[in-house]
Amino acid sequence: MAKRQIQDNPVVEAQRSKLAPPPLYTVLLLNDDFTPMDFVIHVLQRFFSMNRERATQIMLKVHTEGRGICGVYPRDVAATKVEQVLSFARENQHPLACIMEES
Ligand code: TYC
Repeated sequence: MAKRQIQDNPVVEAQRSKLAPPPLYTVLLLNDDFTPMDFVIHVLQRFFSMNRERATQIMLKVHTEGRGICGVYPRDVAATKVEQVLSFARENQHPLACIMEES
């Protein structure tokens, strides 16, 4: 079968899309002037399973560069992490910003 016929075949196309890996999303923290450093470290440990040393590195990266990566996940997992971080930050009256971007 010619390559063109294989590419245009809807069955082949359906199989390809079934096997395609799901898109991944990067969860990021953004810097602000008010959220305490210790709170950010706690968030990274609690929601992203980092040890204290790694969490401190990421917090300092966000503090100095404006943003930093918490992790990369399938869409639903990333969305849940963003919601959990935002709700925990608001419960504690901190303006911490957490976003997701397609990787
Ligand atoms: N810039 C904050 C401070 O000086 C610390 C901070 C770090 C805030 C990371 C948010 O995502 C953040 N207290």
